[in-house]
Amino acid sequence: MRGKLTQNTTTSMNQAFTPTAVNCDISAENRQFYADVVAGLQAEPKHLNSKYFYDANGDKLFQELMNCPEYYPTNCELEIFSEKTAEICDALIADGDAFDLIELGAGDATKSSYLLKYLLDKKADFTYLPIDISDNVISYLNITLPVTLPGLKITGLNGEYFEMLNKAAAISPRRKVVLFLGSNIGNMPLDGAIEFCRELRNNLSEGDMVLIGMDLKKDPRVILAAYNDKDGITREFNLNLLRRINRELHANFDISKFEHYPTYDPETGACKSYLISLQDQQVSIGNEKIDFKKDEYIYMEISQKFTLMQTDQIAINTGFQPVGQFFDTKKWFIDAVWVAA
Ligand code: AVJ
Repeated sequence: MRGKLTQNTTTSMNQAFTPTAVNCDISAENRQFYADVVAGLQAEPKHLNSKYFYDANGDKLFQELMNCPEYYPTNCELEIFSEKTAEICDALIADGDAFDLIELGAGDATKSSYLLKYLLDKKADFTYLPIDISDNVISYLNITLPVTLPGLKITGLNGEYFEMLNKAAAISPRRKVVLFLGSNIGNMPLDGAIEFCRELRNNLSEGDMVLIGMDLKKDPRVILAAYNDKDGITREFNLNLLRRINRELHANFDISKFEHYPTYDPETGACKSYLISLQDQQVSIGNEKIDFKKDEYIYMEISQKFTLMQTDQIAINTGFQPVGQFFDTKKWFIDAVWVAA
């Protein structure tokens, strides 16, 4: 079902990079983006926030990435969701009361669709509230899911996780079940992830639940390969943020003067990616000028990997009780069920 990359998909990927017309002012919704980018590139060391990867091109590249053989996390979690659908749903249904099923960073909702279909078949009383930073993703889900899953009640929310979680709580007082899949939690450094889970707990009530997907430590070569795929999708995925900055923030990055550099540290479980400047250069972004030294890096993304013990510890330390664990056959990935204590 999840085919390898073909020449065809590579071609359509490249077409996505055709530059689009630049208009002269930074739009209101891009002001924060501009402020974050300039602050990040004026900082020492330089960094960009990986949440900005996901414009329409970035969404498409991430889709391509999920289909490439080296990127195992999606396949592992899909295996869990397709093989353990009933067990997972039974854990989430609990006493059979009505609930809101909220998904943080829903993406294309392929994985959650297994649960949605099963819950609909079981006539469970629930509303699906996908939250995503990409407006592109949310309008897609709002349009397609009611067609592929007749009877589904869906309210897509476009924005930041906690703002939208608050909005979801304002919409209904029902029990909350939060899906946080794909090891998206790994996009925060460990202390940030703990902080995040604490804040998540503070936004929930006792008895609410979380189903959280976390990528586990494994053969370091397997992990590094997943972030250094042979077809260069991950490389394009990182460079795409520079293209997005060029287009939306009136910048002039020369993409050919930056190279993707992925790392994995088996000791800490931190998998990080950088863009390295291939020469001394200056880039302008709006009115700002940013100097790069040859070999200087921009820190782009962390994808933290966890030990099984860490997954329980994070739950316990942040006000949750771990009550269920689901694994793929290789035990490379976990979907854990936590109850707000
Ligand atoms: C969507 C954040 C889980 O970190 O593995 C994939 C994004 N970055 N390849 C990850 C990503 C490079 C992905 N997450």
